[in-house]
Amino acid sequence: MTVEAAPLSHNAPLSHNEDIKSRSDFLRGTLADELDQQAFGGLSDDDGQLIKFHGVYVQDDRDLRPERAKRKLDRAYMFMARLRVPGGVLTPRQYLAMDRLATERGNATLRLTTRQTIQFHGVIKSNVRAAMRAMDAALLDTIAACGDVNRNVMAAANPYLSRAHGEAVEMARRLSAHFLPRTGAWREIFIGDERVLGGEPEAEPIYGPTYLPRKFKMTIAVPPSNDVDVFAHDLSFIAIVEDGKVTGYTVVAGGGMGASHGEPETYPRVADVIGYCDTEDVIAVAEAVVTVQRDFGNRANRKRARLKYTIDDRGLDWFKAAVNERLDKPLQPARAFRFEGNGDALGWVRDDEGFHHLTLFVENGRVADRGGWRLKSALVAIASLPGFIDRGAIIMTANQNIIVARANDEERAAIEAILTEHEVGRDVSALRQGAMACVALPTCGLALTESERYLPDLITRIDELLAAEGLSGQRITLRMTGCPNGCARPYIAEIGLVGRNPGRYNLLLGGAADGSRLNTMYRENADEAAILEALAPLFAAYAEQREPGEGFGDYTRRAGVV
Ligand code: SRM
Ligand code: SF4
Repeated sequence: MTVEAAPLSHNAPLSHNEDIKSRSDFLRGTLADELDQQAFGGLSDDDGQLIKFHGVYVQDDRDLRPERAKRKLDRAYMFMARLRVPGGVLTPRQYLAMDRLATERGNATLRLTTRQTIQFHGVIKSNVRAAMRAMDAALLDTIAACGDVNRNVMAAANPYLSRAHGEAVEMARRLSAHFLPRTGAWREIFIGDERVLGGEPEAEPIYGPTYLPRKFKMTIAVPPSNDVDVFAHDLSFIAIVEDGKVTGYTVVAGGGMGASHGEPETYPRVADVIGYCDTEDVIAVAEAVVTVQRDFGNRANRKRARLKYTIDDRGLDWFKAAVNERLDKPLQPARAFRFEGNGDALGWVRDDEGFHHLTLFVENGRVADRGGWRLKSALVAIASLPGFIDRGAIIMTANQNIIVARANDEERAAIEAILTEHEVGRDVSALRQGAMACVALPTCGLALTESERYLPDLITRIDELLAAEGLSGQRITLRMTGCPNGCARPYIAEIGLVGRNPGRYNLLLGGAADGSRLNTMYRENADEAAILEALAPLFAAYAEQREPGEGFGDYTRRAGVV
């Protein structure tokens, strides 16, 4: 097949963001000056778009909006900073530095995200540079954590579990480094480095001066766990393991969750399998996919600018041919893989070297101290344990949980005592363990309703329904978002709740327990009573009619519920 070079229907004018990027002098804009100006707590609109490329968002406290509007005050502006941590692995010392940063410069919480990193909320403008310097001192940064570039690269959690897991995280680091923007803007704006003038003109060899049409996300999975949700991302690599070693990867592309209510031309999509590549070809394959999207993605309409739409607009065969045309070694036929689930296995495991690893449940990823429950302090005490501080690791998972990795026997006992002392690690229902909620209110500017602050209560009520049917131990993936953008990947959950209006959600059912299938609308714009009323009879029928081992999502499909 010859790959047609002409753009499709998007000869329309370029979107404003394209103009911002091309005028930005490789992502500098006027950010350095604007950050110096303390009279206004936010940023101009254009710099507000640019700062995302540096992993930072301008937000405001939406709880305070009505009162401040009444008093004719500006919004209560503050910034959110998102760390770049390929594979989610931090040393204990890095974790401790990030904990301090959250306390000293943020809102005293760390928010573990659905993409294996940490967000700091509530950073006021005068603290933004200090926060970045604290990260830099810990050999961390926020470069490309947001913006129209390749974002944080995810990998199967815990590189210490097996050789294959280690290789997956190593590959995530290589991909992250390869696709990092080359501009020196981040260091100049936030750290104060001088711009190097003279010599070769600055360039972005992979991206070009206007970067990508839209965000781009990569993940690497090690079956049988699909913890990174390969089908929800632009490009994913599924490890094919032989004799304990990764020989290569089955490649999937074109996943994405974002949609807008009432705009059918936007939709969630699960990724397609496009082939297989050997380990040494992963970077070349990724570069071919990224540059096809760079050259053919829609730069006129940002709502249609993700890779999933490029593929649907031109066809999967066209896409595969376009990728292969850029490769010395074309993609080989895909190799088989089998996933068993997309959640985390909570609790302790022991590796072949005799070290212990604890996957700890963190409700909706919020690390905080609240009343007797003091997870934030507990993690500080754990990361500071002598011995562990130099050998261990603190790892974020794609399910908003945290792994305390590489503890010896004594440290394991100490960790358990710390958790008990801080009232962490109490019994958590199976439903709660497999649930995720996006941040939503009060910080997310796009939220239509609550998510993180509401889901815990709703789960208590849904758990009562499950208990009534003897289903308390049943694992069901439940994911909630405060709007249709899909940040907690709700469209591949067995039960998805997508915010529609204040206190109301679309209820979607029928996703697969391994995250490989989209769910389907079951109730629109439902309030809590309507959600519970819809679920109760389904749980009763499921308890009675399910086949051995059948998940709730599979049951709702088989029974024709959706
Ligand atoms: Fe997201 C925008 C939070 C994972 C799809 N997302 C946002 C913003 C930045 C709102 C904004 O643009 O102003 C949210 C900030 C809220 C806050 O106050 O912190 C936000 N997204 C999050 C996080 C923190 C959710 C969480 O609770 O963990 C996740 C951070 C991930 C990270 O570390 O990088 C997060 N966002 C996702 C995912 C899940 C994933 O990638 O696995 C998705 C769906 C997958 C995808 O990309 O298709 C996702 N976020 C979006 C979208 C819709 C994109 C689209 O293609 O339409 C937006 C809106 C946008 O980009 O215009 C968005
Ligand atoms: Fe905000 Fe919507 Fe993402 Fe939730 S899904 S964090 S409400 S953009």
